Amino acid sequence: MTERERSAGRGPGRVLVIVPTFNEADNIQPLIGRVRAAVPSCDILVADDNSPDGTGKIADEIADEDGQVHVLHRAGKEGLGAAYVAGFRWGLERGYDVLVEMDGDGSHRPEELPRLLTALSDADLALGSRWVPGGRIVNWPRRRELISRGGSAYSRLLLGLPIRDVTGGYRAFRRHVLDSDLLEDVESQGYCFQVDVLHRVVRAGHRVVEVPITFVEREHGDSKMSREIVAEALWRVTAWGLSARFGKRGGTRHT
Ligand SMILES: Nc1nc2c(ncn2[C@@H]2O[C@H](COP(=O)(O)OP(=O)(O)O)[C@@H](O)[C@H]2O)c(=O)[nH]1
Ligand SMILES: [Mg+2]
Repeated sequence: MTERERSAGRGPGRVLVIVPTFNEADNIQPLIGRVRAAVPSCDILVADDNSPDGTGKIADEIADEDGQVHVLHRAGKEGLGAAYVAGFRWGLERGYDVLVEMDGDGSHRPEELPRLLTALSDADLALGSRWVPGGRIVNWPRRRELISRGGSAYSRLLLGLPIRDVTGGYRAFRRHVLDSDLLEDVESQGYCFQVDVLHRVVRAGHRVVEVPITFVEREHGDSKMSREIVAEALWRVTAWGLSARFGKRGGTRHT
């Protein structure tokens, strides 16, 4: 019997929502409030990279008042991937059953979290998806939409992933997916991290379901997306695709 079959029909268990932040001072408080209202039983971990705008301090103040909110202070900006790996480890050590990835700018609507958690009753990973029927984007510049759609299509083709939204970062994982060597040698820093993790999850044979979401562009603060982040994703995905095709690594692992 698989882990998924064992837990089918049961509730999701203890849920930890991990929110990586870098300069989200105007966003973090309302976001935490919305998460707590949407799924009152879940805990929240803010993984802050020492944001100069004081996001970490605001999160600390909320955590002082609310025992279900925690803050992981990191020394400096090391990218989304490193913040998530640290956040996952924190949650696994404390025995959470489900670990959720959610952006700190409100783009991933906490009100949709119950649907993601429900989808886990028949999946190991529930992936919030913009590019399946019912998925939507609101206020996203055309340029960003093209990069995202293009990046998803390229990764899907090159890596053979049966997923429409490969770069999406609104995800709920059952702990057994991450509680293995899956995270061991993840080096991807930027949003390529999302493609990297998904690729590993699919290769490990876990069941992934896409749940349509409405992605709403941030109203406050700035995007951290950069040319370097797109470039990293492009070269890593190309390298993985080629090495899988020509068998250099036997197609089973990548760095
Ligand atoms: N801890 C941490 N969080 C980050 C870093 N880069 C981005 N984030 C967070 O990751 C989430 C998504 O980033 P965002 O800039 O909104 O990306 P976009 O939605 O693709 O434009 C936000 O909560 C950011 O604050 C980083 O280097 N470290
Ligand atoms: Mg954003």
